[in-house]
Amino acid sequence: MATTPLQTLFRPHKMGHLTVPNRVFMAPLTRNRAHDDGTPWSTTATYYAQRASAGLLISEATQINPLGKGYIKTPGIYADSHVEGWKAITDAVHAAGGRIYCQLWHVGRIRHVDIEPKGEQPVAPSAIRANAKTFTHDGFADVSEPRALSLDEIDQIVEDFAHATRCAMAAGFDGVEVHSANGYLLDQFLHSASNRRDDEYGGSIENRSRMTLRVVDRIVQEIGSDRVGIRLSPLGEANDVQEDDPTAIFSYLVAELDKRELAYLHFVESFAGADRSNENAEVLKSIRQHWNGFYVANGAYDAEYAAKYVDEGWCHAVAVGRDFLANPDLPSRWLTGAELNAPDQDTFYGGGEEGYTDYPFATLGR
Ligand code: 8OZ
Repeated sequence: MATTPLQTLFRPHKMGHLTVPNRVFMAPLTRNRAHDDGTPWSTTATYYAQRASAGLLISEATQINPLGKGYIKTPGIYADSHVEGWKAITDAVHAAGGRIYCQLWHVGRIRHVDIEPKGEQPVAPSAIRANAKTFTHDGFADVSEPRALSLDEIDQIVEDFAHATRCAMAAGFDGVEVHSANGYLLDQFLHSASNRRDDEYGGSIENRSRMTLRVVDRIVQEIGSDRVGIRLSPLGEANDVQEDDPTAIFSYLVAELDKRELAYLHFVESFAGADRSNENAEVLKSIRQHWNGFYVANGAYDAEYAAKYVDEGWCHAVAVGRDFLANPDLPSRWLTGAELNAPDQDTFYGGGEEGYTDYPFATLGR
């Protein structure tokens, strides 16, 4: 019998040091349920283990150091209590047959001074405040004015990424994903709107790409390239980092990343759904062609689009956010055509088990 496009999603594939059993990945999703010190909540083990049938789970964005935190109740991966907390989670995922990467995050200027460590100004490539908001203990608020990082501080952040990587490995993660997307620190270096530096980190495309590549190289030095993925948002304008010519910088960056032979490249392809009948599709195509390895696409893919684009060779896997959040058994629902639970926006960020671990599995055979 010929394979249907949908069955293509369930063909195993080598990805770095792993073989993933299917191409339906869980996208990184901020859920704001960690303790204030960054230790993940114990129930988070249940949440991820419920979703262990993903080809790969990518953890929610996890800060690499104290100033890397920009929102309330996001988890960290730099202190002993973080490692212990995450160890219980990765153990639960592995016991359920899954695989999980840790998404390493520094928010840069997307931070408010009321977030722990309280009173500390955000750090950024340049002292340019973002037109963006974050969640604080008092609700949604404009981000604070940042200060520009010194060269020594940049070196320290690179080392903090390396330290967080060691912590992630000690916590039992299968690898790490570098968060260089969505207007956070590494993405702030990439864009001239947020990077006005006149040293080797600003100006030319090579200079603006330097921080992301340094972080990647330092992490690879720590754990090897086959446990390292990276997320970019070449078309993204989230958190005030619009770009006039994304093709130029992202083509260079992706070609450089390609030389590193990382486990995967992950793009936030668009925020508007998987319909690519627009000019952005051409931009994305011209950037994506510089990558020869495993490619993970994210952006409102449903079963039909995922099957089509994996089958056609555009991507090796899709990372799914909302539908995975609401459907712990999403891969099998896609395979069987079962109806999907609808995601509840009100419980995305913060709260308890409601909208977290209580989405039902599909009942089969009825
Ligand atoms: C939603 C809310 C807070 C953070 C991202 C880490 O966009 C995030 C994020 C998303 O990458």
